[in-house]
Amino acid sequence: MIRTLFLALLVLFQSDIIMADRLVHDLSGHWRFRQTGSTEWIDAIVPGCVHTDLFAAGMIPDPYFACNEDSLQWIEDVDWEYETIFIVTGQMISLPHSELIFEGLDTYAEVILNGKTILNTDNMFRKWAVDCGSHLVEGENRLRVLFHSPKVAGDSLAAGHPFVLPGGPRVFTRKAAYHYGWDWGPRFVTSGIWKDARLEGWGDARIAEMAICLTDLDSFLAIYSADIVIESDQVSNADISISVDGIPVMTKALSLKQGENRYRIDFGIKDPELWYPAGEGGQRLYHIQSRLSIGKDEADLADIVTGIRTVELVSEPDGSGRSFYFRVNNRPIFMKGANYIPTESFPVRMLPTAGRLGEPGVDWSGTGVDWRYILHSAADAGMNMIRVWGGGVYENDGFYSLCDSLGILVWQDFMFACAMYPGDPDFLDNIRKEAVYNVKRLAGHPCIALWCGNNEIDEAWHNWGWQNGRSRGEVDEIWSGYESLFHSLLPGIVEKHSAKVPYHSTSPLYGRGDVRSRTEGDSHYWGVWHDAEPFEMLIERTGRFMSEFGFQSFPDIQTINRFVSPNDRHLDSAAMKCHQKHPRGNSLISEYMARDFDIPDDFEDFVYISQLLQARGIRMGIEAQRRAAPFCMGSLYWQLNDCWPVASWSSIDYFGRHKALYYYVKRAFTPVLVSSLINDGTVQVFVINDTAEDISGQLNLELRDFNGASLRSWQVDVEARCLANTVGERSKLTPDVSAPGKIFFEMPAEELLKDDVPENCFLRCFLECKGRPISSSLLYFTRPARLDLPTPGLRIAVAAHADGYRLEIRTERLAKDIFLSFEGSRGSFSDNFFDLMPGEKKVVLYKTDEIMSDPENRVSIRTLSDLRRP
Ligand code: BMA
Repeated sequence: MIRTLFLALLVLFQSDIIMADRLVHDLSGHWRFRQTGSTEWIDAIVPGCVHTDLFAAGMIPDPYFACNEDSLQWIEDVDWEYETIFIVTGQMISLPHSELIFEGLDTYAEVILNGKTILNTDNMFRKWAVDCGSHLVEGENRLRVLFHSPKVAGDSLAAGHPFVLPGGPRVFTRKAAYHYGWDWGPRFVTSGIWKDARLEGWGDARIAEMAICLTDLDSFLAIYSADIVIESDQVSNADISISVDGIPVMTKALSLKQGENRYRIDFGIKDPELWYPAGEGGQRLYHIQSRLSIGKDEADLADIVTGIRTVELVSEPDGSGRSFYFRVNNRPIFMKGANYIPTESFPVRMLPTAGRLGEPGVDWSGTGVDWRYILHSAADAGMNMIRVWGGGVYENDGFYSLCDSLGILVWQDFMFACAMYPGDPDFLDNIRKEAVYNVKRLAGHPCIALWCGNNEIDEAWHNWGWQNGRSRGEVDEIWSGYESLFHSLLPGIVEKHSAKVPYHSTSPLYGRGDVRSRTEGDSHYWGVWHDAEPFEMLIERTGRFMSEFGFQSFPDIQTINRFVSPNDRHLDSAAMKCHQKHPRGNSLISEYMARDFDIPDDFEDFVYISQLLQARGIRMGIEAQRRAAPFCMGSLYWQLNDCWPVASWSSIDYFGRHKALYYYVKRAFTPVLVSSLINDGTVQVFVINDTAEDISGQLNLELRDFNGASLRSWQVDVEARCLANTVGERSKLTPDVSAPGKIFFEMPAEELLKDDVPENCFLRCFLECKGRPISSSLLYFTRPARLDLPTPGLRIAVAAHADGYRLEIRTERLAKDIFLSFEGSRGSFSDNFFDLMPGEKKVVLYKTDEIMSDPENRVSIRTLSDLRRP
């Protein structure tokens, strides 16, 4: 009975799709699985993994709840077996070729078709395709995939190695490094068919590969080379034609030989419209299609969607070190963004197909948001670049397509992080295949701005004591493996297959112990956080391109409530500690908090203040880096998102709730930024202009007290040069921010305040151009703990609105750090964690699918002054 149902489901979910002369049979959907040796089969979903399938079957508790992670470690030690039975039609059998294709197998898999082993795999980052025609039968076919424990395999490879490599046994396994645990992530070393699987049949000829490369570009013509591989069974005449947006641009007659035929075919796009990163112009995309015809028959099609742009990483000596900036379509661009990690601990849920998990009966408490939400959030915050960090995964095609459409450039790391890797020929060959596959797969995406060899390996090797206690021979061997991989193999592959995208061997170029990190290359600045340095150090240590800097906070209380029981809502509970992966995380947060805020006793207040603290520190860094342009040309904070609910450096929590940092970042990334600070007792106000044109306007400054009285005001005319016009203008660049054209107001704080007290006033600065407000900032004269905040006198009105709710908030006196939330609801606010000035009103939109009967009762509003009330 169970077997009949199983087959019925298979037939339902698996049917053949005919494309040109190809027949595709989807093998994703319902499978079954068991621990090797067990007799009990359990339902499984492909794409998927062992942990999510065990959870769906009710066999393990929610891996993200409390400390459940600890009791689930056994899963990585044992082997697992997946099986499906699928029906092959006579039509499929009659085709000359059939291949089993796995877009991703995690990781040590043995694929057995009708009792015959046809494939063994050892790399989750590769696509696997195997010819299977001779093993297929018409009717029922049994496909089994055995997964050997990645832990056992890694340990045994490590045991066979003459010495221990930094990073431990995981370095031998080509699997996402964060699966082994990170300082923001749990350890779930899972196994599974993590991407789509299919059977594909094809006729006498097919386009096996197509890649395109922009070779020349001027305003009249973009010239491309298409590298096309055609496999043919016969010697025959054929035609290949290429169309752009459906319009044929080239047709070529071919004489196919038997076997593989490689062609390089040039074609042009007239009057090319360029693709630009967000904020610089539009994201025009072109659909390129090649069509193979034999006689009158269409034999095969291949498609690529691409955008036309040039991208360079400019690294030139410039009198104060070496520049490090991106030039897109010949225009220097300041990169604003963040570091991206996978949106899930379990790789399957990163895929668009992950929705299948949400089937009836599967109550997954960890229903996080996927990468689409994260990328849209990034775009809404004004980001033009994200760094896909090297301890995660190469993301799926849809991820990069969305970056293409949103104008978000991608700094793409190869998947190597914080470890030294083996350098033997077999390992390097595996990497070569992984890199060729992924570089070619992403080559058409205009969003790809950089391939970077690894995360923090060069820095670690030279500064983290990894060479200590090793013999000369060992040191040389490890470093020579590093050089083969990151200085030779990977740059060669990028050069050959990536359409002129630059390569950078490691991030950061120099560790922060090396003075060159301040004047050359990209920098990770972790003195703030790891060494407990004051946030102000982010102002002092502005390098040429800040590719990492960050500070932790707790996720929203509603997110915390999903992973702890009510009694565990305090910092010292075991459950909370299991969701803080940095050994000194909580004490560092408290240490920093004590410097700027009163440490609240109440847990919810502590969570709220932790977010304000993080936002305050990171904004200081971002604004300083923008002020230091063009010496500094990039600001990518650590980290954009989370892979599970946890205390971390993220700006968006696992459930998609935007932390205070997210809104502060959005303000700090605005194209024209008014940035104000007190530097050594002097109030300074800057205008930074990242738009395409110089702007002129008026800067209005007003000193007010917290009750609303206007104390003094100033007006200054502003001519703010656009950044692109200032790059390369001076031969010697320094992080010195007093360069003309940036700083528009300076006055000693004492003179500005006169008799008014710093605890009671703020300076509001806003820039007007042609009578229109463009950007503004608020400056306080002392740390938040010392502010003499009044009871604000807030009123809030909530009304239904197109995509959710409209909130109108008014205040009588200053309302500092307003935090809005809807109890038990998932959605996002157009703005949050903002200050509302005395007597002002603000409208905020809350986007949600939920219809609330009593929205007024579910909205809550918290401000910094609430903490002081008895
Ligand atoms: C950076 C990252 C991660 C880490 C983070 C916080 O260096 O590359 O390895 O999670 O620091 O410690």
